Amino acid sequence: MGAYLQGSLFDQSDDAVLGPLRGVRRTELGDGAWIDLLTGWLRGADDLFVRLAADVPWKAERRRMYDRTVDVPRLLAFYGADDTLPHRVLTEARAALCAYYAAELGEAFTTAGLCYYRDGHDSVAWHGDRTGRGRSEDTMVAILSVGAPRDLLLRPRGGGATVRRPLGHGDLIVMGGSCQRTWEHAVPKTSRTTGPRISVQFRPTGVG
Ligand SMILES: O=C(O)CCC(=O)C(=O)O
Repeated sequence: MGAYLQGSLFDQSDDAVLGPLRGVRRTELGDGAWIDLLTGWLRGADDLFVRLAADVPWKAERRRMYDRTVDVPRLLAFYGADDTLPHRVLTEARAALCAYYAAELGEAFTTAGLCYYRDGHDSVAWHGDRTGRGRSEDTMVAILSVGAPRDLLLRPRGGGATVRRPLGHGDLIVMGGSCQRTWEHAVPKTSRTTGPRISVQFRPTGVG
């Protein structure tokens, strides 16, 4: 992985430590969708970033778009329910999320999808996580963000104002309720000089 993260760029702490989830703040978006946000959930996230950048078997994918095949503008990796996650703090994060949201979600977060945004040219276009049960059922997708800050945008599927949530090093956002069905989200490209970012998305089995 060529992108180099200066160790002191984001966070001075040595060990990756998750804070309590009770500081999570919920915003109702409408149509039964909501987001929970906790800035700085993970302290000492530099080591996590460096380890993930180096150790994860990142894949560059290509996708069919109308009449041509294009590069997916980010690198990807996926860990299924039975796979060992690539860093112990991700295992701890998933367990903490499972415990905190158990009653409301009614099932566990199991899988982890990882995206590596190498710079501001990398992005994800407007979409909902609607492959699988996200298409028809309320669910949750929890995202831990490390590295350079990027904006996550959300907008109602039927049209309406865009909500912008900047995600920084160690921040958590959880999209819940009908969010994957009734809203869309995106991480747009940016012309600002932007370092690399890794997003870790925890989902229940069957939500993609
Ligand atoms: O980078 C992010 O935080 C969002 C990723 C995402 O929406 C996706 O991979 O489906």
